[in-house]
Amino acid sequence: MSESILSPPREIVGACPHDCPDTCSLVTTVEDGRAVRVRGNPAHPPTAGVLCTKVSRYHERTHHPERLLTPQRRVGAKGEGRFAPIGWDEALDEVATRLAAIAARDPQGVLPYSYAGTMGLVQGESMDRRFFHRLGASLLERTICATAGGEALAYTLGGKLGMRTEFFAESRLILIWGSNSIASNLHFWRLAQQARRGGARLVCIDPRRTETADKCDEHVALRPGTDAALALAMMHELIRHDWLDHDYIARHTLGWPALRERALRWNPERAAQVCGVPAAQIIELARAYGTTRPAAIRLNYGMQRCAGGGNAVRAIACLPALTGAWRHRAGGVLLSSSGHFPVDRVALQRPDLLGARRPRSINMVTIGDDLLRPASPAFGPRIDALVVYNSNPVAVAPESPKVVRGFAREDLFTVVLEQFHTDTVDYADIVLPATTQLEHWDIHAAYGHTDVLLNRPAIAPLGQARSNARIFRELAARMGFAEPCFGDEDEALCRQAYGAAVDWSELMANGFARLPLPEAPFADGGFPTPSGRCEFFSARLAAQGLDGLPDHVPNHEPPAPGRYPLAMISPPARNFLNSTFVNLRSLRSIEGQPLLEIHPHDAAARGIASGQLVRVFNQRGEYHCAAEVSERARPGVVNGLGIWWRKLGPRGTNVNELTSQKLTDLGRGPVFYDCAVEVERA
Ligand SMILES: Nc1nc2c(c(=O)[nH]1)N[C@H]1C(S)=C(S)[C@@H](COP(=O)(O)OP(=O)(O)OC[C@H]3O[C@@H](n4cnc5c(=O)[nH]c(N)nc54)[C@H](O)[C@@H]3O)O[C@H]1N2
Ligand SMILES: Nc1nc2c(c(=O)[nH]1)N[C@H]1C(S)=C(S)[C@@H](COP(=O)(O)OP(=O)(O)OC[C@H]3O[C@@H](n4cnc5c(=O)[nH]c(N)nc54)[C@H](O)[C@@H]3O)O[C@H]1N2
Ligand code: SF4
Ligand SMILES: [Mo]
Repeated sequence: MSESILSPPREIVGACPHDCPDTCSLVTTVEDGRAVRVRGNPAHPPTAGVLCTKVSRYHERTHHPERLLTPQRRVGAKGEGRFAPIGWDEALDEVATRLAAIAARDPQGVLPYSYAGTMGLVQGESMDRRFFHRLGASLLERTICATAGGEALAYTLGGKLGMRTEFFAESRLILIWGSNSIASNLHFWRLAQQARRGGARLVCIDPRRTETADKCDEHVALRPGTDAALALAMMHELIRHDWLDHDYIARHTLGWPALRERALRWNPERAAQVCGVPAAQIIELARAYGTTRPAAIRLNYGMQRCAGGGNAVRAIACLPALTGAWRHRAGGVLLSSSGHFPVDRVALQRPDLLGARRPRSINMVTIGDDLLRPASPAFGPRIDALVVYNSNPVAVAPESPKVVRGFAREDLFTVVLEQFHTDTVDYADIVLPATTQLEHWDIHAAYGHTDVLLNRPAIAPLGQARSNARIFRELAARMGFAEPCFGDEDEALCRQAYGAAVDWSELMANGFARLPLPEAPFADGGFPTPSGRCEFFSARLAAQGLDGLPDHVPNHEPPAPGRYPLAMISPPARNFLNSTFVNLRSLRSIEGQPLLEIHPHDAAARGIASGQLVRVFNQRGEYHCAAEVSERARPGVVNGLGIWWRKLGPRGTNVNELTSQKLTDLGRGPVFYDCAVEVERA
């Protein structure tokens, strides 16, 4: 930054960078070049002046004594975590030389690995993509979170589109479905409370009795991976009682006769068997949904992390078209609003730099297997180099025994751009220190509201840290990439993200800008699907040889008595964000230690008491943590709250030691919550 860092206290407006639906507007107070306070922007309606506990500590994270502030080269064995500082020139020269040598054989031997450590469009998906496109590196399928649900919405509604968040406050019935709002979507919970003050009923549909379930009027504690069965049985009841909007169905939907026939096969008794909840509860839920106007569904991603996750989201996304809930601005469904944003990804990412080349794609979910795969005609070249940024795969990717073996390969060249010494950094050959959100420019979309946010740097980069975009710019220069787009500075990239679609001066003045959108997106149909209708039946799915209608798809790993009899889910802990913040002692002390919640009956059958160390295991590995005997777990399901750093857990593992690399029905996504285990006292 050009101005002096010794200026009087001032406040800078930015954006929370984390992978969270709320994308809050942040106000940072800076004194003598140091961020001393971060608070929620009271002028931004979705933020309403409030941040979650973890991000109200963001200045602590930025100025943390363990920040990575110089480039480093590995001196110990892979995984040991011993490094020596080196200069930027030396680090960048070495990375460029090694990547160029691999690219000379086949650039597909290089793989970028990144996710949403920052959701910023500049530090997350601009200069990095240009660099790898120009190189011709393998493409990464960024599937680790949301693609099952995302594709399901695209096939059903036409995109990641849905209700405007603010109007949930006017709903009379809200189904909070596969979402722990209080932990992972806090600002939505505020709207739900507002709705309740207006007389709304809140129903939580979640195998775990979360803090959100505690505070709702009703909790439907179904088995993991059975949501489609529940939704189909709800349709069954809507049909039986004729709680249908026949006019909306006739004018704005496709495939009703076929869906009707399918739903009629799912009477509540059948669904009750599958879901493990009383038939009476399903009947009552359907009655409430069929007879309350306006009724809204807040889906979240937790319910799509199992074999049939895509079908489940499809089934649920059909419900509002059956009852005509979309007619009202406070009715419908919202999983993600990200499809509303007119981001110019072509300008940011420049896929044209690939020229005629069509590199292979590697699915980030199967990185464990893929790092261990030899070259073959089907796979292409072995992965020789990995450039990791905005992600901590050694902790977050499924089936860590294989991920760790892959990262430990002596012949793999690994570069990690990071802010902290994570589990992944332990396996790096070269570590490059990255700036945090308080130190760089960025611009944001959101998936839980519809405002664009600008993030201006509050302080100068600490130590020798550099922004991701700058690091890729400098690598491009060393590789001799001469296209003018490799000269674009971070602020210029911010402007390119939306081009003329968003008013830059408004962003500079306020830090945010609202998108002009209708209040009720599908009140008169107009779904952006091929038919222009809500597609109960998808010809596009049928053409791929898949079921054109949503159905219940059983889990890959139904718990099996005698072998692995418990289903394990591993949703986020409230005070961490995925594996981010686990190293902040103040937040870690609130979470205590890695825990497995287990129902009193399941615990008693195994002689397990609260606080005891347990061994959780399956065919893939074993994980040790403390048991918490609690009715937050339903019988037959254990909850291993995530995502701890391996090195901070007992015996250096975390819950992903047990999860599998199998994929979802749609979107090739992960199945973190479709995992059978057994538990015993350690
Ligand atoms: N505090 C905090 N906030 C976060 C995150 C975090 O780590 N910590 N992570 C962020 C990220 S990356 C994401 S993707 C979102 C995730 O947040 P959500 O989309 O809300 O998803 P999860 O928290 O994974 O799961 C939500 C709930 O789904 C339940 N669930 C698990 N399996 C099933 C099922 O089969 N059916 C149903 N109906 N429910 C099920 C879980 O018990 C959990 O309570 O949150 C974001 N916000
Ligand atoms: N068992 C289990 N596993 C899961 C999940 C689960 O529910 N259960 N959830 C899954 C989900 S939904 C997701 S989204 C993934 C998330 O997995 P990841 O995307 O890996 O997310 P984080 O663990 O938060 O790691 C992000 C890293 O990016 C770094 N970072 C942040 N900003 C920047 C930056 O500007 N530059 C650079 N270079 N680095 C930066 C942070 O320091 C952090 O270490 O995990 C998945 N894994
Ligand atoms: S993590 Fe979510 S709730 Fe917390 S400050 Fe960021 S956007 Fe807001
Ligand atoms: Mo996620």
